[in-house]
Amino acid sequence: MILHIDMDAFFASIEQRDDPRLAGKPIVVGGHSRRSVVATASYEARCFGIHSAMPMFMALERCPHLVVVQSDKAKYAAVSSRIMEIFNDFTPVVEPVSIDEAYLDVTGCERIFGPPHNIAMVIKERIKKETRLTCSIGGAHLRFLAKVASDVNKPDGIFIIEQDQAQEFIATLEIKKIPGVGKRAMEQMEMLGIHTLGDVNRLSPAILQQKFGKFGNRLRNFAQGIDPSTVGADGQRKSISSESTLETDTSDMTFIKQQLLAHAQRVGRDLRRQELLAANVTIKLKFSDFTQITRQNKLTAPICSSSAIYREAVRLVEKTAMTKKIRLLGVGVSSFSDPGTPVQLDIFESTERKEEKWETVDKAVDKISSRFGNDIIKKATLNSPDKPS
Ligand code: TTP
Ligand code: MG
Repeated sequence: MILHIDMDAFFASIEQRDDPRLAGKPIVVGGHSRRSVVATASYEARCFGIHSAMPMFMALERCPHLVVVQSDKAKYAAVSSRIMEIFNDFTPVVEPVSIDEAYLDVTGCERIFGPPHNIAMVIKERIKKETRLTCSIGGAHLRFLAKVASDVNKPDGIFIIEQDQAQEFIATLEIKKIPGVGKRAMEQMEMLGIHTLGDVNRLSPAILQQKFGKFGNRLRNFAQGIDPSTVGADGQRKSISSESTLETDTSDMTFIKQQLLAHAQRVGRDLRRQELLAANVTIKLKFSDFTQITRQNKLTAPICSSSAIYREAVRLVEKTAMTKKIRLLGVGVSSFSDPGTPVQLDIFESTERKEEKWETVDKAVDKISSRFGNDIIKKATLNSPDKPS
């Protein structure tokens, strides 16, 4: 049995918990500038149609008495770690997938904690007792169904799909509720008259493959109650990223590079703090018309230095056609490995000396940042528009 656990209105609930004046009120977490976007909205704010990623000015239009709370990532990360530790008390097979959600494989825990619904109740009680926060839990024998299930009784709910009820649930499951279905695929499905997973069975495998490629195969498997993905037990995040909405839309490459460097430094520091190497670098760009793209590069040798992340991010941006101004940009890394293994030691040996020097610099920067705060040190490039060092 796989459980998917997702905290309710995570950032907003933490702020409401820590300031009783905010309890029961429509609040959002995000930046104060009108150009900021909503990171998350309390359930009271959601009644006004406010949601994550909505521009702040729009949220304020929908609810003029909305309280905007400045985001405090360090605080949320600390709560997140606490929650992940709690999960580890139930099973060693925990896969955190974002700051507020994780998959747990609880097969074999039933002898200690009882049936899945009981396990979910006990986990909810522990979280509530230790963090004063609520979460929602979904359970199923298939990973994708567990994720769908955690949303069914959100907030503060539990929904378990027993194996013998799965096929019935799948037949009427709306395609838009399935994780990973993009807007374009969704539109194409609608055009073909496909609304539920049950409808997918009506399409021939050839059509599915032709129209939706690999994703078509996955959908077909889901429709037939097949999901081979298991819960990764390494207990590590699968990606680390940093992004921000710019004060004004821009196409100024010097400025864009400065921003990329700041994000690369943040991501690099997180990566090194967790003693990981990453083999994948991603950039995210949102343009002035709110369209968004991500681009990624798979590296031959994994990295952890901020300058290497920066270099890859710049390369990706330079390959992207910039027909519109940029509104938001972000840098992320994924495909982690642990530098402690012999394979990675080989990689270190083959790494250019220059890169190693940067890693030494990065470590010194990390040490100082952790004592004096993130903004104390910036590479010269951040302050001067000269060529990146
Ligand atoms: P979510 O779990 O997607 O949202 P949530 O926990 O706020 O609300 P829900 O009850 O629906 O689960 O994301 C977790 C946190 O991640 C969220 O509190 C804030 C942050 N986040 C962003 O910063 N930007 C985003 O676009 C999203 C979706 C989330
Ligand atoms: Mg959540």
